[in-house]
Amino acid sequence: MTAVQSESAETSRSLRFPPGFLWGAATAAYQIEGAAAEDGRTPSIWDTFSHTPGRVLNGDTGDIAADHYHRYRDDVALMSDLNLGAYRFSVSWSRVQPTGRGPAVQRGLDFYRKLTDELMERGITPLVTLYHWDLPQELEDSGGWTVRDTAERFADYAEIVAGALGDRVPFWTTLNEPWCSAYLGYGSGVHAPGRTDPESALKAAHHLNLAHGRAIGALRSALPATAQTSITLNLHQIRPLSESAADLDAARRIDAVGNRVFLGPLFDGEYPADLMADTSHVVDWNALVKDGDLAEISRPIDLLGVNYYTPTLVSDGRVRQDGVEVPRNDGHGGGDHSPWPGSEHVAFHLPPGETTAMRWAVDASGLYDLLMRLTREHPDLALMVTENGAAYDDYVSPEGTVNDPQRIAYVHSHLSAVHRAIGDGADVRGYFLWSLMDNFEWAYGYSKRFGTVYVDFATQRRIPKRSAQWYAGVARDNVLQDLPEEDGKS
Ligand code: IFM
Repeated sequence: MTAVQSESAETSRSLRFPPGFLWGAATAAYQIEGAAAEDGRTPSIWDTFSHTPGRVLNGDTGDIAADHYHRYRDDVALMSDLNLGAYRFSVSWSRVQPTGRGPAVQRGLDFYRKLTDELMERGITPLVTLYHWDLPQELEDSGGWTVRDTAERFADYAEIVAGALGDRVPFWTTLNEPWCSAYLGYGSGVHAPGRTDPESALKAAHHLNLAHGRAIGALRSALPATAQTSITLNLHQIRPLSESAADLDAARRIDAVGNRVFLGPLFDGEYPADLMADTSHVVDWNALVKDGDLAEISRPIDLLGVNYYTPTLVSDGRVRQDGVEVPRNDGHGGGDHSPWPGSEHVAFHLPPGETTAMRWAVDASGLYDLLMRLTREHPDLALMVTENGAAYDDYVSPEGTVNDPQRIAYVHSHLSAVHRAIGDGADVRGYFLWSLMDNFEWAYGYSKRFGTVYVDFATQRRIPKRSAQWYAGVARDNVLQDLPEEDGKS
């Protein structure tokens, strides 16, 4: 019996996590830093995109965001008050290497050195993500992720950051959610750079995979042997709407283009045959994947980061008119273009039941199922939940507090799922709440609040929500207690 099982058997009301389990919160550079034009930083694709009218709700941009660039000391103090053992943040590429090429800007690197100093002084373990979607605009102007050269540039950038922070950061993640970079950025166009071409989306997916592999090579030669390397994927826990052959095939296709397009080359050193068959009319895989690419992409990593919010319910969506098949395009993220290259006919459904402010279904069983799938397929793979959380319509009460019982219930149910997966054999090393604080939620601007700390964007005042106090208790005790009656239902 594992330590986890024996503890949970002792008392059904408290779930103890394994010793050393990392309790953290996550953010990303463009979503919180602001200081968009300071200290040599140049525009990323998100600066360009957010300044393009009509791209982001209310015309919001990350110019100021949560002003973390100037307030990082107070923000780290807040993390310490919340008993966080770890903090996951991303580095802004165009802050440290403005054009995406050539020498680094010392002031940019200094910011991250000062941030990590502050974290270490307070005993908070830093986890660095090298790329959370903010490609330097100049690289996009040269083709962005649709060209191989961007993968080379990324490896150089990884080496620069490893040289500056390698003495102090034990956990390194190459990419955050390459699915979003490739398919929302180049397929549906709802994210920067806003392109809408399925072939470009698949090229981007391959070049992101390649960038990851090359960066792992660069990190391995620059970092101490103890450093742990990883990639973070937003894997989709896919469920077919029915057991019909057509719906099962829709689920298989979405698993191929959404999950196995990354897992295959990373862990098996090959792209899945069914993915290549499904998309052979979209991209020429033989021309795209060069000799040696797969060996680079499948370099060993120490951990897989898993981001999970909601399950994905799909069915075959082929619509027939007068006997002719009409492609139906109702993917994810709105817009007229599908983010699922080669599977545009698959229909996506909102699962029944409760939803968050994003209209994402609340279903923690999806996280359990995902962790167990990964454990079944890769029994020795260490996992980290690098993002999980929910947006709700939070507001400040007349007393100046923010009460968010739904977020507490959401996180509680997902932590219970993580605990159950650990008990059933998943090697989950930590959990990072998305997000530490309210921030720029991409195409939704500031309209969606994911933070456990409320940010009043007019004054930049931080107010820990009730969930922050609750999460601080879980992190302090390494134990998840049952929720009181009033919080038990979300
Ligand atoms: O805010 C994003 C984050 O940048 C990446 N993962 C999902 C979060 C919520 O949409």
